[in-house]
Amino acid sequence: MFRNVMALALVAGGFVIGAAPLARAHAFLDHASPAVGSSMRASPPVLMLWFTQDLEPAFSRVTVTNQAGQRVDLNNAQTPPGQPAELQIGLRSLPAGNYTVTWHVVSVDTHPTDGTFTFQVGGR
Ligand SMILES: [Cu+2]
Repeated sequence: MFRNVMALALVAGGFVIGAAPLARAHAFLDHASPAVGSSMRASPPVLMLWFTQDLEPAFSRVTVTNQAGQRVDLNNAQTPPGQPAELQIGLRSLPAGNYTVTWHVVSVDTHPTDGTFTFQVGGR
């Protein structure tokens, strides 16, 4: 009896895992400002990320680091009021260089996604 219940749970779990991606999309990065891979002449004051699905703000975060791996963001990531699919964070004044954006978000369907991209400030 116990084994049958376990087998049923496994089957049900497998079905849920297999069916979820078909039923709902996750929150993927739609676009960003500064844009992914872009080069900015001046230091942007804010990084903005737009996702393909609304986010759970309490579980969504983003950091921006310089080439030395130091954080250059203001640690004030937020989902703006009325913009539940957007995540933004303030930036320090950035000298010329390459910067890495690392985001981890949880969408309202509870699925976590993450990713990284770079942008450049100034000429080389
Ligand atoms: Cu999802």
